[in-house]
Amino acid sequence: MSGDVQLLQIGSFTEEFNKRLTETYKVHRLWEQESPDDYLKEVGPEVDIVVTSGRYGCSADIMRAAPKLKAIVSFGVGYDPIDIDTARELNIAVSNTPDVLNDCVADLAMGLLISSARRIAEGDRFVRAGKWGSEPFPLGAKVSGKRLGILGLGRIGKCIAQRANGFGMEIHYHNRRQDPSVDYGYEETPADLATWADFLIVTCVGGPSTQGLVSREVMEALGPQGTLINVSRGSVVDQPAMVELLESGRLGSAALDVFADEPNVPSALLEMPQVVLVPHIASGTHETRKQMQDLVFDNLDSFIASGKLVTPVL
Ligand code: NAP
Ligand code: 8YV
Repeated sequence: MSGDVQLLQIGSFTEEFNKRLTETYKVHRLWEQESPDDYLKEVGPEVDIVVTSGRYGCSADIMRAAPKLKAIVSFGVGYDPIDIDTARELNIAVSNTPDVLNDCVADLAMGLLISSARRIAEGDRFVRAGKWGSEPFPLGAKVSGKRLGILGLGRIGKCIAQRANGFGMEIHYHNRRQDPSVDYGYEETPADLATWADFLIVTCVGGPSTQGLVSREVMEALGPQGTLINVSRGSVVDQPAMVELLESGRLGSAALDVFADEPNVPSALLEMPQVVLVPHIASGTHETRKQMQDLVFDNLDSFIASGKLVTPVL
């Protein structure tokens, strides 16, 4: 890529990440503009690369406003809010940050599962409220040796399975296709998986292809003793149905890192003791976020030097 490369940054990252970007490249900061549309008209023709994340995405309008745009470099592995069809049509390369976050997302998924089964968050609230000694605390459910269903046995799902093996859990999964590289039991449908499982962890991709994949039927199959853990995307779960089933006891419990309309969480969930809620933090450790950041820079440097991305999705 010749001449001074110009970047369009869609949203703010950490202060340190923003600074590293502006110290390394010429960066246009879209999120700081009063009128992003006017700003895009002004700087769009100069933009070579968009920097974004799985939170901010990149719309077709942004791509079309930047006729020189050659690459979209995204922070995060999930790229569902990037309009991939338009990127493909316009011959724009796209990268994400796979693998470096597998451990932390898997750790959090297991943490959510254990927190829910053993009532850790609930117990914490109980102690802080000064109830210990004056009220009984309810028993939890055993984790070790139970049945874990993984919906989306990909990079992260396989790391979760490794951890669950350490807990002596039996593991089954559902992907669109059976994976010949693993010995875990394959279930033909998400409902079959949920029927079999005590705990269902959702780790498939987000976006239109999996919208509502965890349907009312799937959650009913998981049942009153079952636990739904979601570290994928809120869009994968029929959230209104989930709230209703939790309220009526037809779904036992849930532990959620992701929601349909972040950062908004249905108020009914806030009142439910059998639900664990965290604010989309699965990759949120110093170590992993640094590796994700470095991979963004590796992709930028490589694309600028050679026209090739290190971790392309397109
Ligand atoms: P991956 O390696 O691509 O795995 C995705 C898995 O989903 C694959 O096994 C795929 O198998 C399966 N899948 C795709 N469509 C499906 C469908 N319609 N039905 C059933 N299974 C389907 O991706 P990854 O790196 O593990 O990441 C998975 C997702 O986790 C990301 O896309 C992102 O949304 C989410 N994530 C969330 C956080 C967080 O902070 N909470 C952090 C990182 C990632 P087949 O193709 O065979 O169906
Ligand atoms: C990030 C994620 O927090 O990688 C993903 O898909 O959801 C998380 O790791 C997010 O992408 C950054 O906004």
